[in-house]
Amino acid sequence: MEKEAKIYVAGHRGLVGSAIVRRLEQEGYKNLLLRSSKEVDLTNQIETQQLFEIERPDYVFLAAARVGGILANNSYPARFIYENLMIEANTIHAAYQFGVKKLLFLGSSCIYPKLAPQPLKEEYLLTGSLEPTNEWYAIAKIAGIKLCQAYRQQYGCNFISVMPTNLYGPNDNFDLETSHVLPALIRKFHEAQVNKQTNVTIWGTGTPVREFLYVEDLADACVFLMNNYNEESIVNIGTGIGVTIKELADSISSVVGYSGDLLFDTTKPDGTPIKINDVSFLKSLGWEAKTNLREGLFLTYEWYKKNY
Ligand code: GFB
Repeated sequence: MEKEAKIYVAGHRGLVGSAIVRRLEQEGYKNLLLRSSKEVDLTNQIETQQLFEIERPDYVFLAAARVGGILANNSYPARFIYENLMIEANTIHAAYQFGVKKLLFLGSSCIYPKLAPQPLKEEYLLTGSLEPTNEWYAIAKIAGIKLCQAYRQQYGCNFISVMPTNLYGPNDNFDLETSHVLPALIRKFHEAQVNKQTNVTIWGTGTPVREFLYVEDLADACVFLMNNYNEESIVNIGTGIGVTIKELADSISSVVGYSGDLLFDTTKPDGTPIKINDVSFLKSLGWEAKTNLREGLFLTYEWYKKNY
């Protein structure tokens, strides 16, 4: 990307979008186009087209999405599939209509089959049934991948798709009902510590395995791929390292300095038993994650204490 290029970061206030903005500014990109969902509703085709017609961005990071943890996905299926489909279709079509040079679409590792072999390779996409708790979001994200590939095939658009693993870091969503596990546990252990609670409740059995990538590393990978990758295939982004939810809880408890007990609420779903990205393709392109989980937890907890 040229330093003076106009770069639209869709979803710039979210966990991913705000990290991409920070990374772009660090690398000297000054001409950033930033619009909140109140200013431009990307589920509305007319508003989306007007934004692209007036602003004519050169590059687009499509980080705007309706996102949430396992309970939110399972509770609001219509919202998750509709809003994500509309955001993708409107933004990707407008990017084609108004001559965007390159668009990077953010997917998710939940697009892979529930019981696919681990670690998850890009070619496992659509080889088996999805995890029921987030199939709505997954179908929408798979549609986004196919939109990028179809516009490349028919119109020659340079639209690429990346599949991050579970993300965490500054500016995450810490709402206990709608958030992902890592921010939820940071808040739960912090509040248990402050309120001198004797135990903390973890959803599910604690046995599922997840991989966690610090969002500053994700942003670095997205800028790297926008500058170096121009192919049709999707690209996994992650650390390639999995931990059980119980191990994660123990790590967060120790970072927070909490010494109470863990309770497991098995009325809540476990979701996919194991979800670890195979990151060998991205490594072959020349990128690897730098922040280990312990370091990322410490940085995120410091941010949480300063901002909540
Ligand atoms: O992070 P999470 O909500 O989403 O849940 P997924 C991961 C695991 O943590 C599940 C357990 O087994 C949860 O039961 N867990 C334990 C908790 N305690 C908690 C808690 O307090 N809050 C939450 N949220 N979980 C998401 C998809 O799946 O992965 C999204 O639903 C997205 O669509 C995201 O793709 C990357 O990792 O299971």
